[in-house]
Amino acid sequence: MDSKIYSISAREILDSRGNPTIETTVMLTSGYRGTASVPSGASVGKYEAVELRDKDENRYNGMGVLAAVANVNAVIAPKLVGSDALDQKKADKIMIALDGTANKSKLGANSIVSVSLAVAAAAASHTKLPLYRYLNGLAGEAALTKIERIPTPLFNIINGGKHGAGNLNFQEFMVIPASNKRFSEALRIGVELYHHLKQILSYRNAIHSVGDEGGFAPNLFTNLEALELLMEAVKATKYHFGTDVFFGMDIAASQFKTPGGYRIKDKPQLLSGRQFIDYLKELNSKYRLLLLEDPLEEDDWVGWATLTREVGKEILVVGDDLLVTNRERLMRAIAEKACNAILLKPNQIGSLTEFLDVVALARKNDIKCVVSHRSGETNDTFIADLAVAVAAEYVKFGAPARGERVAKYNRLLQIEKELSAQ
Ligand code: 2PG
Ligand code: MG
Repeated sequence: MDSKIYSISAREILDSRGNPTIETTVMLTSGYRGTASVPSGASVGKYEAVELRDKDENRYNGMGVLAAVANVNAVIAPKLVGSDALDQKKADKIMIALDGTANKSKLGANSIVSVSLAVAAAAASHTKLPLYRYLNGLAGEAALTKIERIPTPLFNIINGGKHGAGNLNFQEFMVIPASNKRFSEALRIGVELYHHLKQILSYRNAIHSVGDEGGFAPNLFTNLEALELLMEAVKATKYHFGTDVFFGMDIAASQFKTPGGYRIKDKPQLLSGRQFIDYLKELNSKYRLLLLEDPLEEDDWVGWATLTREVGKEILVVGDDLLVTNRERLMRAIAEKACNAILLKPNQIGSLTEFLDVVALARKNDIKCVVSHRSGETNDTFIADLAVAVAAEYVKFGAPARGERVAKYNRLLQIEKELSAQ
């Protein structure tokens, strides 16, 4: 069996914020190999699997990942070498058992997921299939059987919260091309809006340097103002709001919720959950939001269910910090009707098998799927293939600018070409 794993080696590399992360290469007896690296979040959900950092203040301000690298090279590799790379479930099961904790805190989700993805990448090369096809085969019931379309991109063109310059509370202001557009057309719409927005920000003297995900991080007074600017940008193009393009936001509410309530620049007083929901509904009545991610903090199950009951028919209510790509949390959300869509990030749960398992559960329950990057990224494009493989309705890869973001969009362009040639 030449699809056996011959060697596994990990190393420390840098992500787009200049922080260390893990990159792992899996080589097979056949000579085929796969490499994968791990992104990293800034607004991390409380219930995510653990990202192991060295916490040695003498190196990279404590952000080094040498312990996680050593876990791959000295703990995981000896146990996986010799096993079949085509058996993804078995490889992941071995690593999960080796770790033995519920949140991968022993070996680190970053160590495990780097190996998990690299095993799949190596297996895909071995089978000579494009990665998205190989992953589609692995996904089984997680995927709609046939790959028919490229997911609709969510372009985060204004970066606030933990990704911005600190003056917007909401984390992401997104423009969303209509789902009936071809991906290449959707990408062009995103790019044209991005460039018009830059001009508008220049006129206004609102500094237009960019945030962590390539979107602008302007000096604005309120979160509402960011939506107004998006609308100005749409008006400057030939596209029509409400038919060609829509808006969405990742509120990332857990990041600014205080024990007393939600404090945002738009309102002088602290808002209760109910008042905050009402404000989001007011924004929706002005801007017909297509998507609201993490509109409330990650433990407010009752608030989420209320919001979903009130707006879930018209808005995609997406759980990111709420669900952290975790099966148990998704089951609870389904039972309590807390949301109608899920953000999916492999490093939140820590293995490909568990990721696909969560997608399958979402599919069975008509929960819409958004496959997402992290704010700290590498140029790895695995996530683009994965999104196509599971037939996600949407992908969230940031602004259509900056190398680590456009790498993913460019990969989707390649896949679109390949699919249309068939
Ligand atoms: C989010 C993500 C990605 P981070 O909140 O959705 O945009 O941010 O990677 O910082 O958690
Ligand atoms: Mg989010």
